[in-house]
Amino acid sequence: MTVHNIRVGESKRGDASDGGADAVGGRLSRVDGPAKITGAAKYAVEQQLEGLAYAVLVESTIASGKVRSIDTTAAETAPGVLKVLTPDTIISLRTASDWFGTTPPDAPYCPLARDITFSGQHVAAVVAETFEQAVAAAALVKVSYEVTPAIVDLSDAKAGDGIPIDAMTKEWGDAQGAFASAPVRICAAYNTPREYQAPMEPHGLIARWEDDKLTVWEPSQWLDGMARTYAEWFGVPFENVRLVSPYIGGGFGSKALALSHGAVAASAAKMLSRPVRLVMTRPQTFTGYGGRAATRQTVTIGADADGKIQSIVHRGINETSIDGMWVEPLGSVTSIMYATPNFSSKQNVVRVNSVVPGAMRAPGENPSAFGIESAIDELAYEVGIDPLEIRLRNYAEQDPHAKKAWSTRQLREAFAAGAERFGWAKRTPAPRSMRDGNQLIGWGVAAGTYPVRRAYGEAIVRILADGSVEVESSSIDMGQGTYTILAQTAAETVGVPANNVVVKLGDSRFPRAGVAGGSRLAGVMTGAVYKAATAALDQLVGLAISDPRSPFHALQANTLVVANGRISSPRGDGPDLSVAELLASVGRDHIEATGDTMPANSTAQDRYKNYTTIAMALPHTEGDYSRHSWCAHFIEVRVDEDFGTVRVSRVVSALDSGRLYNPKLAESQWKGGIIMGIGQALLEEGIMDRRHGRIVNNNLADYLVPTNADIPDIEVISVGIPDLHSSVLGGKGVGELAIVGVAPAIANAVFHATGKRVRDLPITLEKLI
Ligand code: MCN
Ligand code: MOS
Repeated sequence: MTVHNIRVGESKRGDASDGGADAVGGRLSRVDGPAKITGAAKYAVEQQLEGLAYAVLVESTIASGKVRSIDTTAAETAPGVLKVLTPDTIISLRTASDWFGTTPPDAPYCPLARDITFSGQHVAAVVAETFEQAVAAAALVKVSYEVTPAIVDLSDAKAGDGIPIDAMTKEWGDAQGAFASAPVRICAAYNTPREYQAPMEPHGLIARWEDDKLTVWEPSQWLDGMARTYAEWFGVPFENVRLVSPYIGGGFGSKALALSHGAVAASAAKMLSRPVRLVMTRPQTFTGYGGRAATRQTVTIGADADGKIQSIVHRGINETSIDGMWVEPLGSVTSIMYATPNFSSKQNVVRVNSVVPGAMRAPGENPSAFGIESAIDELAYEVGIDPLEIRLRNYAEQDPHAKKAWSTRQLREAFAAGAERFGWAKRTPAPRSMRDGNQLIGWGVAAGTYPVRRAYGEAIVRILADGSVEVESSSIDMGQGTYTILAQTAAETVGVPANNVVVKLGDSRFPRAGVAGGSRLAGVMTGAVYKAATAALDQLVGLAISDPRSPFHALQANTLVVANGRISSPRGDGPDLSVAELLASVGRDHIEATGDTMPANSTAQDRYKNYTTIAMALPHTEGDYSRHSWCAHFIEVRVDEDFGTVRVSRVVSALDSGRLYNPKLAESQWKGGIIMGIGQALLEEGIMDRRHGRIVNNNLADYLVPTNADIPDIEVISVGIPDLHSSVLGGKGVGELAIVGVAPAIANAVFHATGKRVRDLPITLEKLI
């Protein structure tokens, strides 16, 4: 039997504007919004479980040394205490593999430390009947230490030059030689401090064991990856671990991995045979997961007198921890943004006594752009060319590093659209040449980019007896809009209104999904849901045609249309039924299809690897193309001449994320990224107490993130076109793109306003003196 069904989705592939709010490309409001606004959305640690016990962590107060002894006597006898866990009393776990799935050493793992490598490391935990009792008893645990000198940060004399990371080296031509002979040369050092993700919802979890089966309610950007880690720690089969995370109060990179506090809580639950809840305090979140690593970069550019780049030499370092490895790829934007015949980028990492730094919105690209996008601005002033013009003059027509064509690169269009809307042509070039009373006005521009990270995805789509559609996936929504865009994808593909689609996410019992990181989830999951929904629609139409009980059977039709929840002949000459009526007529209570984007010959092992590690991610330069999203930010600052305070007064950004699945949500994501970039530029910095190697502003009163009053009107313009090399439906990444380039655009604007080049973030008033 051949079934030629009409795929409602097909006609709209590549079109981001028509089809109403329900279709892909429509401005549907967040479908999870009402649950969040009314409080119906239940976050991980809000589960009410019978017999719940509460764990509280005890953390190291020194940054380097050893735990000499832990006196738990007072804590153990305190009211309500069930257990005090120390390295000596906690059950033994096994070391788990890393996120690449590398086979772990056959060695024990203890989430409570004896050897202290950073301040805030978990050394003990107290479990009690109530949270208050656990807090009180934790304060009674007495830890004595043997202190050794700590390497406080990158500027510590003991830090040294660090370890070369050869995999980061990118070189072509003769960069040093070409620099030496270039008529114009600039060389500068750019620094970014430790920054923190600071999601509203702190890290925490509830762990419950039933025999050798573990359920974990925990905010998670990657249920299947975290389930794998828990399974490996406790030596139980992967299937025995269930992660539940339907709602997440933000992650920004910090919730993708199972962390040591999770191991503590799950161990306690096992030891007590009771469910255990452990929630970090806000200060603990600053060391429970690493923030963005502090970085140092030098960028040298050799150019012709007309601003044409001949050479870029780039050296970078980032901090990592004493016993962990984090590489923040600092050459990522440097190596692709501008055309240059000669290039060299190298990177070292330096070990300091800190928690291992981690992923924070656009890791690598973000600090990388601060270096190169500041440096090219310096070059513009050096040669007396407009900062926008110099970027166009050095426009990379292909990927300069991979030497491949761009899949799509609407950056020229972004510069043009942004400049037009911002009114860039009215800018007077000289620093300090624009003012409004005692406010110096500066206009800055910078570009940004983020690679299109791709992986395979899978989903189930069900058409239920009442004609509604259900989508299931173990992927997640931490606020970026996954529920909504998957409802749109299923609605459009099957042919039902979006409010007849229920999307279920955040449970590892659903079809597996890879990490919601690297701005890949939307592309991966819209592709998987499109495939599953297409398969479900095929089945529906197939049944309508082939089942003798179907009213369409007599019609001998070979094409049917499903639209707006109704099924009919395209010629309009036959029955016109609701999907529910059709299912009833053929005696089915539902239709179900699984769809995935895995290659056809994939083994079960491949699938497990794809969903629980990042080892199967497809390189963004795979095949003939180099795939990235792009943006251009135009920013106005106003600097008070007397006080040196900087305020961002206007932002116009034009962005190329390919086709948008939902412009309303993409715009919201872009604005969120820009706001985070304003925080990075002007406010955010982890401040170290150098005596104790401890972050002192580890709370939201002292670690400043932008408030409404800090944020002006932000205008975002989409200049993307569908990119089918990047994803099934033509979209590129959105979530991480827009933060990239904001800080250099602000620094460039501050230079234009004041004549003062600030190369150390954040741009605080004392740096403008
Ligand atoms: N989108 C779209 N069109 C596209 C691509 C995406 O309309 N072509 C929209 C969709 O609403 C989609 C969202 O943008 O849900 C993000 O898609 P994508 O760029 O693929 O990113 P992910 O879904 O993988 O989300 C992760 C990304 C990352 S890596 C960080 S860090 C980040 C971010 O999303 N953390 C966030 N955005 C965040 N937003 C919120 N509210 N909270 C976080 O913690
Ligand atoms: Mo985003 S930092 O890749 O979770």
